Amino acid sequence: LISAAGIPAKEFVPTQEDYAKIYNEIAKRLVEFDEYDDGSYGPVLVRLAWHASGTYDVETKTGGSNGATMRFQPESDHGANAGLKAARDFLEPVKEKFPWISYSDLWILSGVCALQQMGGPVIPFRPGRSDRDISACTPDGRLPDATKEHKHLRAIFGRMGFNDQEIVALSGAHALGRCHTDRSGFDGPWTFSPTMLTNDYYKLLLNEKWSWKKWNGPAQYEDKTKALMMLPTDMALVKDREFKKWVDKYAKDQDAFFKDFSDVVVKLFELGVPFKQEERWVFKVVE
Ligand code: ZEM
Repeated sequence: LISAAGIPAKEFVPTQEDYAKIYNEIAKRLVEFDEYDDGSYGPVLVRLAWHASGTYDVETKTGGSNGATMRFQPESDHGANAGLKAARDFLEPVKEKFPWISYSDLWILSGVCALQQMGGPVIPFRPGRSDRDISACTPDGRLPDATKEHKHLRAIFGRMGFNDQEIVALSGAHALGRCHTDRSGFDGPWTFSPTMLTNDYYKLLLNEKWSWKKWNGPAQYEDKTKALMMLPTDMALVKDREFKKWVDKYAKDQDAFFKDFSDVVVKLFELGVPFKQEERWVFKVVE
């Protein structure tokens, strides 16, 4: 960079402290905008970070969180991404305040912040994602389809590089948030505390009696109270014997879930990113 006077301008190299300021800003906004949905933008921020990352393909090394290509059509219009504009818009004022961060790092940092602020485990973060142009958009169909079952889950998550244990650990994120009829077409939350990360998702999968919901919407399950829901892909985790082993483990042991969830989310959020930095940073939860 050359300044107007012809003197080389000092390049701004952000430190951990600079990223912590952004973490804190997102945490502040999560509290401020508590009228959204079940009282928090947290779940939809987690979904944005997951959908940015989950397009990764280990074979071709395309997709993943490096690029933030969901800013562009057609990726923003892919059916799986319906509703994620709410999350991107929530983050826009943060990007305006801290223009030096890439959208790709911002989306992932917001996922980290949301998970920690919603009572989840520590999720170490490192920066290094850069925004790419429309040519880096991934084709439709890389994210999982909730109407399918175990074979589809293994194919989709296998393409990202995940095994059975990791698939089940990642799915625990469905303790958070809800389905919206105007987004996916499905309806309702998975747990009674959709803005707190717990291992309730696994407990409910095992302990409730789930039956098909009678309605005109897409096929989904409901519990006896009709307050909660499961997708066909969620039920696949207890129908498939290999998956169920891990559901049993995480239902019994919240600490084991938190440990494995943190590890697998770090892996998810880093798929396909050409990091220069080895060190991961831990940001303090804002009380
Ligand atoms: Zn989800 N997810 N997901 N997911 N997801 C929804 C909502 C949320 C699947 C899926 O089809 C859906 C993972 C895995 C899988 C979250 C996080 C993560 C919804 C509802 C659907 C249909 C969308 C709507 O209507 O708004 C399928 C098939 C998955 C395969 C296993 C993984 C992995 C996640 C993170 C690690 C979250 C937080 C939500 C709630 C979003 C919100 O707005 O409340």
